Amino acid sequence: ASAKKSSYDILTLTTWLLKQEQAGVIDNEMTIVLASISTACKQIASLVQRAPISNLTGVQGAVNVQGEDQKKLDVVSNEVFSNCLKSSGRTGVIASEEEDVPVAVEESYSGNYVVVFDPLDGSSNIDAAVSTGSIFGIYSPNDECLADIDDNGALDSIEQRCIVNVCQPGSNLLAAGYCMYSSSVIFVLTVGTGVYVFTLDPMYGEFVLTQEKVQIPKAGKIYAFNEGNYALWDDKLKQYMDSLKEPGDSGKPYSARYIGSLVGDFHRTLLYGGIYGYPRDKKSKNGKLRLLYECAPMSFIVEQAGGKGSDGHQRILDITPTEIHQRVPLYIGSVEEVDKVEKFLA
Ligand code: AHM
Ligand code: MG
Repeated sequence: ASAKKSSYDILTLTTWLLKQEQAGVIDNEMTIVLASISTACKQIASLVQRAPISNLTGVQGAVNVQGEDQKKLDVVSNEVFSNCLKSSGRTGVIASEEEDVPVAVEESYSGNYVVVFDPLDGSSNIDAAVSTGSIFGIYSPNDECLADIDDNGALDSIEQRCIVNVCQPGSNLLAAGYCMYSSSVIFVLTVGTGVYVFTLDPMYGEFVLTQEKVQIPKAGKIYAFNEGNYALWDDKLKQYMDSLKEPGDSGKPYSARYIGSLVGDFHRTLLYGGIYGYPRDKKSKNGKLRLLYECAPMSFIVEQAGGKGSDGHQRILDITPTEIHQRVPLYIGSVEEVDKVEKFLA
């Protein structure tokens, strides 16, 4: 549903957050964490827009822990995100795609929430000014793990404590969202009560509510896969892909759309329906995308919109990560489309 009634009736993200707090949906600490994330996203939006002017395109010259070339903007965005979260004073542990291990926030600044994020996803698109995005998820500290530490002292280093705190299944997520840097800057958020879409108004510099309680269509004839990997897929998946190209009774096969930017491909799927997939293949046994800060937050959002996120066999939100940068195959989107690929893979 469109959230706008008249051009003078705007609801900013800040006001929306305060309303959620008043209604007891989120606590004061969560409000502050989400507000600082939205500030980080505004800063990144402006860095991304000005990148070719301020010499921020191209590679940094370093490789991250996952063996990927870091772009200059990957590094800068990670700093922006981390700094905003640390200075919020409400996060205890943060884990990022661009850091080897989760970071404990210095005690004087620290709070409770555990935040996982990919500061700039799809950064291979940056130098061509194509859509990118930031993805995040917020957890409570994992009490069970903390209790273990106290009782038997087995997990005493800060690093280990951070890892157990971060490695929670997506079903524990309290909030998740993404910001898409595209023709508009779009901030999508769920705190477990549906999906809300805010658009950055460049005139005010504020995110303004533009869609509420978004529901993904039950089915949709658009697929987004990197089909360049087709020869590396297993036969069941090839059969599924071939089936999408059959014109069928309607005489019209599925349409292919692929940006190569999860946030952009996901956002289109959320609004138009269809499916996004990043399968496992002969070279990448677990696909490419990371469970913790890519697949789990997106799956929480899609479920909140009435859709489905699967690894092809089981619900993404039921998987407990054992490693921070663990990869998992992802099929996400309209319920009927994800059901269909699961049937082929069974
Ligand atoms: P990144 O985190 O290094 O940017 O990689 C994640 C991105 C996703 O946004 C996108 O869906 C996928 O990688 C595209 O991968 P490919 O180029 O193999 O199609
Ligand atoms: Mg990423």
